[in-house]
Amino acid sequence: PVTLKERLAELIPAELENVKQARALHGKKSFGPVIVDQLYGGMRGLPALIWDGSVLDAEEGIRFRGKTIPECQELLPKAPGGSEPLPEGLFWLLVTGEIPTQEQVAELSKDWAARSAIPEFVEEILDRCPPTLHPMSQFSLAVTALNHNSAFAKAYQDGISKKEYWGPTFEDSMDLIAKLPNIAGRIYRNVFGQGKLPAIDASKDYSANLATLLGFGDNDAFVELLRLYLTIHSDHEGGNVSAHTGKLVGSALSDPFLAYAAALNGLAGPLHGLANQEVLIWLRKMQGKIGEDASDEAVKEYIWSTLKGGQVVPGYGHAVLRKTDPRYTAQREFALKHLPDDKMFKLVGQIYNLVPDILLEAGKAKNPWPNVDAHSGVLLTHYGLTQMQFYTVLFGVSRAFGVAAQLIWDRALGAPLERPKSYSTAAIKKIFQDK
Ligand code: FAM
Repeated sequence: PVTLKERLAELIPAELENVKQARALHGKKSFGPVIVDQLYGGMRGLPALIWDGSVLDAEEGIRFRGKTIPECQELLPKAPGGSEPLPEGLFWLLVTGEIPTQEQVAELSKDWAARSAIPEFVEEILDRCPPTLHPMSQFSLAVTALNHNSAFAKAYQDGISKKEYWGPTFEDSMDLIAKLPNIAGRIYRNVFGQGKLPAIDASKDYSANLATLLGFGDNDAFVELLRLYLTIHSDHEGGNVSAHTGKLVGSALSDPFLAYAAALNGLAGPLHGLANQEVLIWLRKMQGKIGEDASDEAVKEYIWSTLKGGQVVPGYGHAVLRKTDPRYTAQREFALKHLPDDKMFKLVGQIYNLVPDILLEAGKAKNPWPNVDAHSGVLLTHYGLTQMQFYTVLFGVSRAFGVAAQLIWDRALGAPLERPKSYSTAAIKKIFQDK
């Protein structure tokens, strides 16, 4: 079958032409005014980036190349006997906009297994990390160190033509994704002491191998959860902190390893990917304070105490979404199918019934509904992956799919260095004093 790189090479010329025409037609048109608050307010809603892989609608949620999560679950190839989409197929979709065949997905699984080994010096760096160094810091350390064998960095030093940038970027992106299970698995076993890392099995798919490296390979339901997890956390439009950071750093022609390590440091923020850890810490603290089968009244009081303490309710709200995150809904459906009687799942449901009204009453959050992080930790906990400091590493394995796809296309389309304009408040006052 046609390989992903071959298919991509076929698609690039047409997309270059497509962008050229769109810019010829619309390049000089304006979206409308940028207002001063957007410079102080984190650029909310500011039209600033191009990315075809996924688009986020405030009411509907994410679409990967136009497909909703349920449509991806229906259309993307699955493992034999499985019912969740294989993330290999999602990556193919993000890169090409097309649904791959079962064979093309199997080829990707094999290619990633073949590229999965990490350099010995990177293993040693990880083994030297104290278990008190957060797994996300270890993760970005190791990914930065992969720059050592970057095909793009080498090609650039050898004087590659700009038109060819996408080739070594593709190779680095494939190596990056392929090496994340061994990095994540090593961190997990070093920090949480689960013995020697098993070998990657070339006959298994990416999620099955990752599950094995974490010590859960013989649990089919957990492997299915990882397939869903890696698919839904992969991309969320171009402007979220991790995707935007990867894009920005890549625009300086830093290779995919350097760009993704930067993205991981953004994902490690509690308002972004670390929220999945914060949700479990918050739920555990709540249970510690008001018991496991607390009444709605007691839970409401605890939620209010979080807000009154000047803290955010983790797992709720979103910078763009104004409805329940379909990534939350997909996880809820998985839980209803596989773990309907799980106590923590019931608590997540009770929280879902109570938090939005409280956030609305508190009157600040523009989106009172749950996001992807409100649900992910309780699924992992159910299967025994209880170490919540590790949860964002799994988010980071998945988000590499979206960031890598974007880096490949940015280089293929010749995306320039990103350089927005900053202003001083003195300048703002001067510019607008008479307006
Ligand atoms: N709990 C308490 N207050 C919240 C809140 C929440 N869940 N969500 C928003 N607010 C507050 C927010 O802090 C801000 O207060 P101040 O004016 O005092 O600063 C106010 O409501 C307006 O904020 P917003 O415009 O509604 O949200 P933002 O676009 O500024 O921020 C989030 C979006 C996601 C950072 C915010 O909703 C939040 O902090 N949520 C909790 C952390 C979380 O779950 N993050 C994960 C997001 C997820 F999508 C991901 O990236 N993995």
